[in-house]
Amino acid sequence: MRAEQTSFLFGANAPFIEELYARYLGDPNAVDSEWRTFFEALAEQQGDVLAEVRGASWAPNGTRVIGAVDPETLPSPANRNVKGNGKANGAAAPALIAGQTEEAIRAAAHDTSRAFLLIRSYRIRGHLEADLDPLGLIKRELHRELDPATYGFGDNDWDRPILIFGSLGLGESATLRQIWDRLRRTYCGKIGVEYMHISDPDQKAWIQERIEHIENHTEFTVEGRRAILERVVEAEGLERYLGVKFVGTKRFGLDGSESLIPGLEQILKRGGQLGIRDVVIGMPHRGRLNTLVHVLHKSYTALFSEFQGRSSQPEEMRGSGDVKYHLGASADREFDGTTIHVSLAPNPSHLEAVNPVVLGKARAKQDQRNDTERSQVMAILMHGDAAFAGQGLVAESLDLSDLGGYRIGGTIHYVVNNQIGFTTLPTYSRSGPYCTEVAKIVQAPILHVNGDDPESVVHVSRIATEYRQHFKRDIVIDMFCYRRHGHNESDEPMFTQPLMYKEIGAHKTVKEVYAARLEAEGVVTSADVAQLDAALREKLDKALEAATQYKPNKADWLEGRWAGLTVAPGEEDRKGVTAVDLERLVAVGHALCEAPKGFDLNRKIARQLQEKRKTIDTGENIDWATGEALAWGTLLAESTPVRLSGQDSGRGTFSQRHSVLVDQTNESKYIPLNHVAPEQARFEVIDSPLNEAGVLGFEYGYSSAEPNALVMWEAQFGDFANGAQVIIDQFICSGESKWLRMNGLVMLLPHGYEGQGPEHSSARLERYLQLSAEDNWQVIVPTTPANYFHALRRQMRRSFRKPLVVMTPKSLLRHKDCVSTLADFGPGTSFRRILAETDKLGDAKVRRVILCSGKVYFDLVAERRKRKIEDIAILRIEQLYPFPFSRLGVRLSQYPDAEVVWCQEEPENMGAWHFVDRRIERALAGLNIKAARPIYIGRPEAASPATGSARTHVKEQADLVDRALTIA
Ligand SMILES: Cc1ncc(C[n+]2csc(CCOP(=O)(O)OP(=O)(O)O)c2C)c(N)n1
Repeated sequence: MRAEQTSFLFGANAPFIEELYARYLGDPNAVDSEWRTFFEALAEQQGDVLAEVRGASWAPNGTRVIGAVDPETLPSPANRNVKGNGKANGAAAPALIAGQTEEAIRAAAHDTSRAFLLIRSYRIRGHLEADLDPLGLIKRELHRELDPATYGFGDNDWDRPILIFGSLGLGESATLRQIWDRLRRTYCGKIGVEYMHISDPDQKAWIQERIEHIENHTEFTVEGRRAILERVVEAEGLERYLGVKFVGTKRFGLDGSESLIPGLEQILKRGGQLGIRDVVIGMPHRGRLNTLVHVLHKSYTALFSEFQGRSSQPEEMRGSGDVKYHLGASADREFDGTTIHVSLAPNPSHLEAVNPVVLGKARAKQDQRNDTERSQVMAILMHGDAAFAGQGLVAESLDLSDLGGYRIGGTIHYVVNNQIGFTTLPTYSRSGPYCTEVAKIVQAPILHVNGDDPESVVHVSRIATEYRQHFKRDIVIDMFCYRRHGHNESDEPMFTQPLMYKEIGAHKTVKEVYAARLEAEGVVTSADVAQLDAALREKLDKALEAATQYKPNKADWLEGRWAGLTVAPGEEDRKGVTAVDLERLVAVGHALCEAPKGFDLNRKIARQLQEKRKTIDTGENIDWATGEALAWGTLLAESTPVRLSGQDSGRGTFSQRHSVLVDQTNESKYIPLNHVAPEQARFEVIDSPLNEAGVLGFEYGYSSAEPNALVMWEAQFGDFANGAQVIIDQFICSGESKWLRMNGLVMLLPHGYEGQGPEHSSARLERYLQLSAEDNWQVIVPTTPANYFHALRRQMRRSFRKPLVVMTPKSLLRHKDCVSTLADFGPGTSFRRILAETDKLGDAKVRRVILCSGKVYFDLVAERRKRKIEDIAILRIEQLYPFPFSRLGVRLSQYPDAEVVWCQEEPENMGAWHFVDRRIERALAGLNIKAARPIYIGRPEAASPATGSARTHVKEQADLVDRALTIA
């Protein structure tokens, strides 16, 4: 279809429009404002009309043709160069204007432009008038932009046909009444849709197409409606039953938001039809028990047993456990013959903190399935309205959604919007009109829906699933509902929201509303509903009876990908096998120094690679970055994937790593670690966005689903991990104890006092040590590249997983003494928790033993050598937790007449001092030597970790070194 033949603009009957149009294209101000509006409106509609005419890009063959408009002729900046070439003739114009006078065509054009403005306004703002709030507390007034009168339509205009070129699926023309009806039903019913903020025309057109033709409504079959009712009956019935049988027990029930359950079921069912095989769910407290039972099919009996106070874990299991509304679960669900594995991540009370963890888990599962299209594994995140609007982690997690290293092909966000957070109403908890505004940072469509209408909820859940599968992007369901009780069931909401709760008290339940509707429409009888209630009640009674005898099954923590791993053995037996043959070390080392032929290497980098190669060949002076790369490279060569993410991690904050080489001519990239051996595993290094909690949570999640990959997060400077404290406290250090979930994540935290001011000096070692207990993780401060190498390899080369916190160096990255030999990585070597004295001292003469960790060691040794001191030994404690009591004892017993000093560069209230103090004392207690307690030497207590003055720093550092090396 050619432009000249078909466009009404260039049609035979209206040469003056052609001329006007040409004039408009040349200069929009050269035509009347009315015509200008007309042409502009057409331009705005172009996307829609194009989609209508061609069929949207996602439609099969794109064949649907409506109206006689050729999109190529429609005005747009791109085709303005058609100026003046409108010689078209011959094709029929739309019937409405065919053969009309100029005046009539002008009037029609005027109608069209006004109608388009009205339609567009509904697409943008129709949701503001949607009937979303079951309680009717939100005032809905006709928005000016949604009022036809605003566009000059009057009482007499309702039944005149208007040319709309198939917009809204109404055909070439429609009356204002038809347009209005369709707009109101599509955009202002029980569903409000926000999508016009999306800049991608295909995504926008897809939503429009998906909702407008069907007035955003699914005609469910009788069977479908009964199934929805059953889900609602179960959801409500369980909450009621728990309320009666366990009066006042916290359950954070769904009462008022029961439609969540059929909504989730629809996502799984439709997802299964569209290829989903694995779903990872993260959700807060609200409705969790209901979800566990009705979506993850945990038995009523198991749930009741927990309500009766028994543990969810078998008695023999260790750990501190967690409250029942934080527990995770997993199950295989079957829908239409398709099995979907569903897992609900355990989560702490800190709202929204589980989001990035779930995303990371989903990514790991996609990698395991080689699901590069990301169409088999999907994440669902549920949120409360107050938390979604308030928590920064929501934005951090959303920001990950379309980044290469973190993309999971879209998450379905489901907000259980009960219009209150604890006792706080939305007017006090957010500045925007909706709690979902934050999702617009990733241009996610937002489907607001009235939770009192389960069919609309199921309908939007279906659309959300289809959209996610089609575009692999995030989408939000915002289900407006209410909370029948207080924040929890023993809270009194009348104290703070008496009016709202009067309304809720008088409001029929979701089930009552829906059952009444189905009864009125003849789908079910009241007897049917009573029977559903009775059958459920019988099931619940039986389960309650059985609960007293219920014994949890064996714990599932070492199954699936975790099979073969074991509970951690005793302290002494944890080295693993980390040494590597020299031949392999050399091969990997050489690969690290290679770039492909023709690759335009930066000159400085080329020189550095030559130097590196020399250290491999001579086996001497291997620096930190090379030690690290050798650890990764050898793991990769042994088929263990390695993943590192952090800010600027590819190059390394201190320009030390250069794991990604960049061609200086074309910026193409080359990653030597992906070329270390023929059948190697994949090395992934990701420059992360500038957030900590989101990225660290993601890597924790990844690592919790994939025990067989070395997963690391790196802080730019160690202090920045502060921003991720919730992930550290509530997942990394306590996950195994609370939820029996092991994790092998590594945290790399640059630390060391080098005069860079208060923040960049300290990674807050003391915080990690304070969190250390019950063998929950490892905290190390390695001072040699080889020890770092073994610590990294140890993570993967033993039979259990524990998180590893590493204080990593800054100045030591280039320190001439912070080097290892190739032999230190080779046969017979392993991680050393304590590094003994390296210089030759006469043991008997030693009068003081300095114990220390980290960078200060190099300052001490250098000064001791300078002063030629021979009666002071220096030992490094490389692993602070688990504390190497017996090994330390062995080392200290070599110095029977010495006093023992703990020397640190951190202030006394920071660093390791408070942690090691009593532990060193304990190690000394069993020895037959003079020292009984360590003496502290370091900076005095301080509020801020370090001085801002470089000169003061140097003075302080020299002073503490001097004191450590001076025996009174
Ligand atoms: C980060 C965080 N801050 C505070 C709390 C305490 N708290 C628990 S639930 C809740 C209200 C949450 O409201 P909303 O997100 O709307 O969910 P709802 O409880 O209404 O389902 C608060 C403040 C918390 N759990 N996490």
